[in-house]
This record gives sequence, structure tokens and C-alpha cells, in this order.
Amino acid sequence: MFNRRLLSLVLVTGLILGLAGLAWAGVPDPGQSEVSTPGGAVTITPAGNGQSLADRGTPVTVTIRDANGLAIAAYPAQDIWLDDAGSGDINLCQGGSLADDDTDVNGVTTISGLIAGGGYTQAGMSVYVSGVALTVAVDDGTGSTILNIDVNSPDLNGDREVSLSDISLFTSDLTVPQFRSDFNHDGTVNLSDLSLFATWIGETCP
Ligand SMILES: [Ca+2]
Ligand SMILES: [Ca+2]
Repeated sequence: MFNRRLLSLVLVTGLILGLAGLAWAGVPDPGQSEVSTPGGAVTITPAGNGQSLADRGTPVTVTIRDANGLAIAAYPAQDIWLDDAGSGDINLCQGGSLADDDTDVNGVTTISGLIAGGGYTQAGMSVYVSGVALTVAVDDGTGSTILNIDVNSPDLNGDREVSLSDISLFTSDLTVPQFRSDFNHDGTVNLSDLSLFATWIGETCP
């Protein structure tokens, strides 16, 4: 009798532990997942007519794993996005920086396209999976958990439209060049940036 009760206890305990394991399965774990990028600078616009991460040579690769370190396949692209690393500098449009595809069988996807949004930052970017920032970054050589991607936008004040206020800010940067207005990323702000800026005036989120 005692042994039978002991056996039941062992079975129940095993079942509970098994269920706990199942509960972890398929749930992204920020400590097991990874994100990497060569790093660089990109210009985004509210309507998503700026430069793609791929064109700027700084695509982001994301690998999503659960707490057991197992790859999570088919994780929805709409739940994986890029945003500032907590500075609040970037103001994205709805769904403005989603992953290119759902994760593949290895739990891998990329974020390499055009981003819709405004604001500017040199304080780094992060990948968020269902709202949780991934904490493990690889391959950028800095050991940092944030991504070395600088972002600017003709929407300089980050209100998700390119309007008069932004024109005024851009004009002041023609005198004292700032990263935020260097849309062709050549280290200065001049007529080349102005001609780019002109094509984006009036843009808002889609
Ligand atoms: Ca604006
Ligand atoms: Ca420039």
C-alpha cells in the first residue's frame, strides 16, 4: 500500500514537472534567444519611404529559443520588432518595424526592411519579442545587449509627421550639422540632405 502511494506521488510529481516543461516550450526566453547585426546608420520616415536596413548594410538577425534552449519555429513576425533600446527617442508607426517573416525551423528570422516612424537616436536599438527585449546579442563585437544601429528621420521631433516644426529643426542643422539631419550619412548636413528631406515633407504614418 505504502509503495503504491509512493508510486502515485512519483507519478504526480513527474506529471507536474512535465507540465512545467511543456509550459516553457514555445515561450520565448530572452536569455536563450539571440540578436545580431553588423551595425550602422539608417534613415526612417513616417510612411516608410526611407532606407531599408538591408540597403544600409545593417540587417538584424533574430533567433528565438525557449527556456530549454530549443528553437521556436513559426513565431509570428507581427510579434517581433525593432525599437529604441529604452531611450524613448524613436516613435514608430503601428507595426512600423516588424520582422520580415515568421521564424523558420531554426527559430530564425530577420528584420531588414523599411521602418515607418520618426525621431532619432544614437543610443542603440533593441529587438522586442512580444514586448520583451532580447538580452543576448552576438556578433557585434561589443558584448553589448543593445544593437549598434543609429537612426534618424526627417520627422526630427518624432511626432510621426514631417511638418513645419521639422523643417525649422532641419534648417538649423544646415548651419550646425547634426547626425539627426544627415540623411545620406556622409558626416555633414548640406544640400544633398535637403533634397532628400524635400521628398519626405508631408509624410505621416500609413
Ligand atoms: Ca515631426
Ligand atoms: Ca549628409
